Amino acid sequence: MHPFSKPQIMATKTAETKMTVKGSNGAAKMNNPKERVEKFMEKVRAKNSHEPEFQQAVEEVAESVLPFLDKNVKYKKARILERICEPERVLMFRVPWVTDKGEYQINRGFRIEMNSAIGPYKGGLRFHPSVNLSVLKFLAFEQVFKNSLTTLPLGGGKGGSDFNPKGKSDNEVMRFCQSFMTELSRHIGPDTDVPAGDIGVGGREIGYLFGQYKRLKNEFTGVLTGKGFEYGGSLIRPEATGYGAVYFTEEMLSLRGQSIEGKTVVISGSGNVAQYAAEKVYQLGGKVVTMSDSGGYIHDPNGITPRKLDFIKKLKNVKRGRIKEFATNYKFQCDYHDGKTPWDIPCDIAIPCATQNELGEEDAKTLVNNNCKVVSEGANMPCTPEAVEVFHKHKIFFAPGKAANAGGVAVSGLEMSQNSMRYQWTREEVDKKLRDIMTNIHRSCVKYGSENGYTNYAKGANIAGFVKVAEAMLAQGHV
Ligand code: NDP
Ligand code: 2IT
Repeated sequence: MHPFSKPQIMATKTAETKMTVKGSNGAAKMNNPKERVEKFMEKVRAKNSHEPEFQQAVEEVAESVLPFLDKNVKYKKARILERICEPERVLMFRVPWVTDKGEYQINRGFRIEMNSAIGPYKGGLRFHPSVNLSVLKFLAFEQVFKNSLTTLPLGGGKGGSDFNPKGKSDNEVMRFCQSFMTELSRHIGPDTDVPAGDIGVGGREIGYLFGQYKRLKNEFTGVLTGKGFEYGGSLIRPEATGYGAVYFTEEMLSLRGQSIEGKTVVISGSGNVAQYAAEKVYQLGGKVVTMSDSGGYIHDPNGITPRKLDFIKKLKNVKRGRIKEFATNYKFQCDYHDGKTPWDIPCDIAIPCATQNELGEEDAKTLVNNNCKVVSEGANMPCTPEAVEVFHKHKIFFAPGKAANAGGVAVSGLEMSQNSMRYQWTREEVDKKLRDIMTNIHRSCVKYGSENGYTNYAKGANIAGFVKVAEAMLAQGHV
C-alpha cells in the first residue's frame, strides 16, 4: 500500500463529516452531494438487492438529479425520483417451447412496465442468456429518461427472455416467439405497451411476434415497432439507432467547429446498432477501423468500406456467423483479436455498440492516452461509472446512451404515428425528423449540463429527461 493512502482517506472522511450540519429542527441535514447519493442508494440497494445493473443505472441518475431537486423542491416533496425508481408493474412468466428434435424447453419471459406518465410503455425486447430482472430493470429505467428526451409521447418499458437465439433454427425461434407472445399479448397493446427489438431481437423475431399477436387478437395494430416495411414498419427504423448515435456525435463536434470527416473511429459490436453507426461514419467521411462480437474484434487499418460492411451485414444478419470470419475473408488487410475488446486501437472517436459495461476504467485511460476526444454510447450503459469518471476528468465529450442512442426509439415513436395515421413517410422525411430529434436532444443536454465551458452530457440528459416526466407525474397526482 502507498504510504500516503491512509491519511488521505481519513482526510476525505473528515471533510465529509464536517459537511453534515444540523437543520433548524435539529435533524441532521446533508450538504455533501456524495453523502446524499449514498443515503438515497442505501434504500435503493435494500429494496433491489441482487440487482447490480439496476443499482448502477439509478446511482448514475441520482448523482445528477438529487442536487437539482434542492433547487426544485416541488419534485422532492412529491418524491418523484423515488417513484420513478419503482416500476409501475413487473411481469414475469414461463415460456415453454419445443426444439426441432422434440425436446421440451422452458425459458423465463419478462416485461418491465416502468413508467407511463408521458405515454404508453415503450422499449425493446432482449433475447440473450444473460437476461435477468436486474438487466431489464436497468434498461427500463434508462428508457424512461431516453424516451422523455426524444420529445415524443413515450413512456418507458423493457422486456425479454433468457432465451438464446444463437444456434437455433428459424422454426425454433418462431415457436419460441409464438409462446412468448401468447403470454405477453395479455399485457400489451398499441395504446398500452409497445415493444420493439434489442439484442437478439431483430426483424425476424419482430415478424414472428407480430404474427402471433395478430392471430390471437384478430387485430392489425401498431403493437410492435421495428416491423418490416411491408406490414407497417417505418423506413429508417433499422438504421435509426446507429445513424442517430453518429448524428449526435456530429452535434458534439460541430459545437467545437469540427466534423467527423477524416476522423478515425473505433466501434464495438457488429449487430444492428454497430452496422448502421459504421455506415453513417463512412458516409460522413470518417474511417471505421474496428468492429467486434462476443468472440473478439477485427482491426482493419484501411477502414471498413461499404463493400466490407455488406459482407458484415450478410455474415451477421443472414448467415448468423462470427466476426472472425471477416478477418479470414480479408486476411491481408485485417487482424482478428480473440477474446478482446477494441479500446486499445488509437482513434479520435469511440462508439461502443455491443452491451453494458463493455468499456472499463483501464480502457477509458487507454483511449484518453491515445488522444480519443469523443465517446458516444450506441449501446445502453456500455461504459462503467469508473470509465465515465475518467472521461469527465479529462474533459472528453462523453454522450450517454440515453441521449446518443435515442434515435432508435425515436423512430419507433414515428412508426407508431405512421401506424395511427395508416400512412408511411418517405426515407427522406423520416431521416430529417430523426436528425432534428437528435439535434434537439443535444440542445437539451447542453442546456442542463454545461458549466464553465464544458458540457457534462450525462448530467444534462438526466435532468432534461427527468423534468418532463416529473412535470407529468406532478400533474397526474400521487399514482
Ligand atoms: P444485436 O443483437 O443486433 O447486436 C449485438 C452485438 O453486441 C453483437 O455484435 C453481439 O455479439 C454483441 N454482444 C451482445 N452481448 C454481448 C456480450 N455480453 N459481450 C460481448 N458482446 C456482446 O443488438 P443491437 O445492435 O440491437 O444492440 C446493441 C446495443 O445497443 C445494446 O446495448 C442495446 O440495448 C442497444 N440499443 C439498441 C437499440 C436498437 O434499436 N436495436 C436502440 C438503442 C440501444 P454476438 O453476435 O457475439 O452476440
Ligand atoms: O434501447 C432501446 O432504446 C431500444 N432497444 C429500442 C426501443 C424501441 O422501442 O424502439
